[in-house]
This record gives sequence, C-alpha cells and structure tokens, in this order.
Amino acid sequence: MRTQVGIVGAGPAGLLLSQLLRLAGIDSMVLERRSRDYVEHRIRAGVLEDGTVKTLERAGVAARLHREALRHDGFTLAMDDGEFRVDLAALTERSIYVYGQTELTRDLIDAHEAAGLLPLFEVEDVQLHDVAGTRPSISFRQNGTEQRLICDFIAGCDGFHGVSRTAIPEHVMKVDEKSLPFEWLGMLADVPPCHHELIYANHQRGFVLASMRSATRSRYYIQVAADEDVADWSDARFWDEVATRLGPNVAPYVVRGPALEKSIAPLRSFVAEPMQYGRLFLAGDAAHIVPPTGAKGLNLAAHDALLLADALIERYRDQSDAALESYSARALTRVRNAENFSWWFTRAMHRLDDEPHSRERQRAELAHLRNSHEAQLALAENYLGLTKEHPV
Ligand code: RFL
Ligand code: PHB
Repeated sequence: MRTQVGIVGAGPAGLLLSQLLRLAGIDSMVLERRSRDYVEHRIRAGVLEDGTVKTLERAGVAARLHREALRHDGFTLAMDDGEFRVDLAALTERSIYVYGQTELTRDLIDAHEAAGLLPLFEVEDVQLHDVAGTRPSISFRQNGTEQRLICDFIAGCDGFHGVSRTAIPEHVMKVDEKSLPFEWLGMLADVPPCHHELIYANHQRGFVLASMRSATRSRYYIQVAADEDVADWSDARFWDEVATRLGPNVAPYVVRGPALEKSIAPLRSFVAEPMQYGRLFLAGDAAHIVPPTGAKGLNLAAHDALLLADALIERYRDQSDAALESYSARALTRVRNAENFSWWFTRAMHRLDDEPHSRERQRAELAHLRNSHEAQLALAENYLGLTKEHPV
C-alpha cells in the first residue's frame, strides 16, 4: 500500500490533519488501534477556543458544531466565600465554545466516511520504519494479515501512549516532564448544569470544576489524591463533595443524577522536543500533555494539525521544505505558552498540601485578578488561546 502521508492515530489531531490534507488534494491514510465505537465514545475534552472552531470550519466539519455548541462569553472563579466572573467577551470580543470531544470526533469520522476514506480501525502492532530516510513506512497487522504502508511522510498522532514518539532516538529528543501529587476525578451525568457558564472553585477541601456538554448534560471534576480509586466514589459521595466545594451559593442548583461515566485524569505536563525527526512529525498528545485546568490539550492538538497540514500543503505545492522544517519550533511556541498557563491556573486553583502558605498566596492572587483589568486580560487571552505568537 502507498499513500502520501501515513497518519498514526484517529484522535482529533490525526483526523483533523487527514481532513485538511484531503481538502487540499493530498492523500493520507489513518491507522487506529481502537474500534470506531471506542474512539467515538471516549469522554474527554469539552472546551474549544474560537481559533479551533475556525480550523474546524476550514475543515468543513463545523455545521453541527454551529447548531449545537454552547457559546460562553465568560466563566466564574471562586475561592472561599468570594467569586467573580471573567468576562471574556468584554475583555477580548472573543468567546469559547462548549462542544464535546466525542461530538467533534464523530463529525470528523462522518466526514471521512462521506468521502469514502474511513480510517483503518483496530489495526495491531503498528511500527514505524526508516523515518530518517526518504521512503518511510508503517507496518501493522489487520485482521491477522501483515501490511505495510509506504509513505512520503508520517504523522505521529497517536497520543501520549502511542508508538510514534519512540521512533525518535533518545539522544535527539529532550523530554520535560512534571506531575502533581493529585488528580482529577471526572463525572458525566444527564442533568442540567448548575450554572450557565463554567465555575472553577478553589475550596479548602480541594478544587472543583462545574462544566457541561449541553443544556442537559453536566461534567464535573474534583481534585482527589493521586492514589484514589474510582470505585471508592459512589455517585452520592461524588455529588456531596461537589456541592460542598461549590459552596452554599451554588449547591442548591446542583442537580444530581446517575453517573454516565467516572474516570481519573492525572495532572501532569510532558513536552517532547523536537516534534520532528526526519520525515516523522508528531502532533497533539503524542508530543505534549498539559494539565487539564487550562482546557488546552485538544486545542493544541488542533493547532498542531493545522500547522502540519499547511506545511505539508506547501511542500507538495511549492516543493519547499521551509514550513516543515520550522513546524516543530512554531508548534512548540504555543505549547510552551499553554504549558505555562495551565500550570499557573492549576497552582492558583488547587489545594497544594506540600506548599506552606499556598492558600494565602492564592487568596492574594485571586484578589489581584478580581481587581485588575490587565490581569484579567492576560488570563482571558491565554484561556481563549494566544493569537499573536511567533518564535523568537
Ligand atoms: P488522542 O485523542 O489521545 O488520540 C490518539 C489516538 O491514537 C490512537 N493510538 C494508536 N493508534 C494506532 N497504533 C497505536 N500504537 C496507537 N496508540 C494510540 C489512540 O487510540 C487514539 O485514538 O490524541 P490527540 O489526537 O493528540 O488529541 C488530544 C486530546 O485528546 C487531548 O489533548 C484532550 O482530550 C485533553 N483534554 C482537554 N483538552 C482541551 O483542549 N479542552 C478540554 O476541555 C480538555 N479536557 C482533556 C480534558 C483531557 C482529559 N483527560 C482524560 C486526560 C479533560 C480530561 C479529563
Ligand atoms: C471539560 O468540560 O472537560 C473541561 C472544561 C474546562 C477545563 C477542563 C475540562 O478547564
């Protein structure tokens, strides 16, 4: 088998890349280890930057998003008895969009299906070969048969646990990894949200985030210890904790219901640099993870896919490698800013048991944010996604 761009992974990065390439007349093939059903139902992100929405529009997959996504012009930050709203739209004339990663993934897979180019699902034992040469290839097994896909380029979009990153020799790659001694326990339930926008609250028992997927589906997260077991969290215990941490002003609006899903997400960052080796280009979680507090992971994956698609389009159109060669540096500028922001937001809003006086610092920081237009503007710009970045 032959294709121009072999793509490993049918997450948002891989699917968006192949969709953008197809619209530009470039062939690609997406190889995915899981089933279509699994990929379409994996519960993850929910907040899209407006820049991500523009990329999805360009990819021709934003019609349902425009009908169903919730536009949010702000969000609330709370600590102890105080709370205030960050008015994103007034500060920047931009908004975020609430639309589940599950929906986005379905839209992208449907677009592939409509074009008769579904990813190859449930492939096994994916391995990358000759990525430093001019004829890289991917071997894999499908329905028990060994296959090989010869490519011009390979895009490693196979997430944090994928194989693509391991094709880059260790001496070439710098890895920067940090983690925190706590995690998020997330729950999805078919109940109306407690508020029309997101609430991030720093309670003395720990962080809570009230989020949503739609007017009838809520998503809540609470900070828990790193060794916590989901099985120890009955629905009743989870709801009680959410209500306590959101405090007496919001608790009466928390509508309880059975959990559709409960899962633990670690709080860590991981950045692999460079994101290119020979003809292999990494995109999305395959190259970088940021703590979920800033809601950046999916947005970074979409930004990588856009940069990489444009660089490949330039390569095929003009025979110029310039954009491909600068891809890693350009992508990483945004990644590093998002990493910084996500860590700052995490440290401002979580219970930090191993940092003496952290609550006093957090109280002062949130008071400053509440009272400073400039500080809110910086927060809003980061939350919405930077628009004016260039590698120095
Ligand atoms: P994905 O989505 O992990 O997709 C990778 C795909 O590769 C497949 N794969 C392989 N295929 C073939 N061979 C192999 N050897 C393979 N190994 C893996 C996998 O099955 C999968 O289909 O990576 P991608 O495309 O880079 O997308 C990244 C995003 O999924 C991720 O960054 C976000 O979900 C992070 N995230 C959030 N991001 C946001 O922008 N906004 C949010 O509100 C937000 N909330 C979150 C989040 C992540 C969370 N978790 C679970 C860590 C909330 C949570 C709780
Ligand atoms: C989510 O709804 O999954 C979500 C929302 C905002 C965040 C992180 C996750 O900052």
